[in-house]
Amino acid sequence: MSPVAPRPRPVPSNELPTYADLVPAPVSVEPVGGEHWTLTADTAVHTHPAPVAVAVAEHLAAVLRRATGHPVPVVADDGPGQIRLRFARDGVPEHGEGYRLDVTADGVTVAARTAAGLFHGTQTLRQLLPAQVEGGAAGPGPWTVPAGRVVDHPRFAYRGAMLDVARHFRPVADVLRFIDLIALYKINHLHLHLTDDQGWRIAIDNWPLLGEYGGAGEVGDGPGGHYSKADYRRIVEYAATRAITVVPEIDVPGHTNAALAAYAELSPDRTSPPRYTGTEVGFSALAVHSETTYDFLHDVFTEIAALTPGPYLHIGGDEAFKVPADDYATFMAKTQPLVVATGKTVMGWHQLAVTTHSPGRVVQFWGTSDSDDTVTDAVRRGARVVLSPANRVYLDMKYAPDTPVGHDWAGLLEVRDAYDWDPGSFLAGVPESAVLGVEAPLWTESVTTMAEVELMLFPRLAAVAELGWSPAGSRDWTGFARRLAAQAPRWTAAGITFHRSPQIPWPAAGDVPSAAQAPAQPQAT
Ligand code: NGO
Repeated sequence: MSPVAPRPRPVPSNELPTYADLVPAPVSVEPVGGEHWTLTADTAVHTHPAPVAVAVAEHLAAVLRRATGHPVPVVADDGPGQIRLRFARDGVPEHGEGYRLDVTADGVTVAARTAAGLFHGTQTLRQLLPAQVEGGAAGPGPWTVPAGRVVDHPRFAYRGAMLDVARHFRPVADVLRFIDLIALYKINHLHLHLTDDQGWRIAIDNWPLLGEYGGAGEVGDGPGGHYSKADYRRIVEYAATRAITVVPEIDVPGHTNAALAAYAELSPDRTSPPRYTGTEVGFSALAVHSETTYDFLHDVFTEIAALTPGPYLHIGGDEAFKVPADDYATFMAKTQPLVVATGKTVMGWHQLAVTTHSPGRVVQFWGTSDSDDTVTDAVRRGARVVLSPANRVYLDMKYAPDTPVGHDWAGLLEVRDAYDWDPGSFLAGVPESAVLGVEAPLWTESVTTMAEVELMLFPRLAAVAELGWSPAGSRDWTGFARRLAAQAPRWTAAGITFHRSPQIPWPAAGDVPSAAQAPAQPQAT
């Protein structure tokens, strides 16, 4: 018989947040007893005048205005003030995403070398304000922050979340909310799975039917949809102000029914299949021996690259069951240079590992084993790895048999499964130095609403975010479970749907802030 874990004890939530509650756990924390600072009607955010710093200040001020009802002006003067965002090197981690946060009785200073560092510091500050700071309407406060110091930087450069907008399309407003939610936990990459059998979700000028026809459907009988270029730019810009890089995925040569439905010439038999609204995988393929296919890929990659400031272009490459191994190798040998020619770095699911190397490419592992010879070999040839083991971080897996949506092909994934593993030593033969980071993908075959998206994300996303950010030596399930519990009042204030995992000592329902405040909506910044 396996030992029965003692039921966790609920933590009270009606106290001030503490430095011991932060998620992800920072590298170093020094609480300084006694000397709290309290935000008042006079508080302003003083920031370095560089536009990237002002953008971080505006974002923080918007959160504070919404929650406090105070004016919280942004002053671009680089001078002293109650809240101060400054660029500095002294006492600040060398890592570009690092920051130092000092809270004294006089106010709060966030110091960093880059805007991303400033942004992450402000996210830490949010977690040190009362949970109601996440609410959608002004509350009474008091808006007190405990005194202390955090010096912090991430363990891995890549901390990602993926949203599959192909199986079920999500309007721009939902993607912006998704960005706001992942930014809370210092996730810095948003991977958008933009194309699949069920839908093509991005406008391509040279191939207009991709979006117009290939995007007009989804799993089930919903209408689908696609992003205009302006929509996509809006997502990219919104993400950038939250220190998040968008990674667009155009999945080829399989998972392409929507493209084939739009353009017969892309299909091996030059015939368009009907649009597809089911959930099978592996049945579609581009015509790998046709030059038209590579003209098409050239156009698509060129247009996507022009819209995407981030370094990566993800080309999928998974489950191309209709493409023989030789053809797959030929296809990838021709396709990867098309990406490189746009100035982007190739990223792909780990089926890509067996193909020709391209400079700096990133292989995303989604298997369920702890070793994979093809990935080890790709690393030997210079690839870096993003870890998304399906039995650890696939957010479409159910938590328990009664989870209302999701799959279980990689197992049931409770919070502890998502947390209790080490990305630095997970894959045999892949040293930590070859691990670019971690990513939690949310596939949406069965996920149809934003509430369901949030249910699958929370709380497991916070677990993955901590694995990506916090030092390896700080991983401690019991401590994490307690800190996660302390996040729940924030999620409630923000109107986030989350899974009340029996593994977590959640605060009693009465301790959670009630909705005197409306849930927060995406900010119009
Ligand atoms: C697999 C498959 C996807 C599915 C997903 C469902 C990858 C990389 N390809 O992951 O098409 O949606 O599983 O869990």
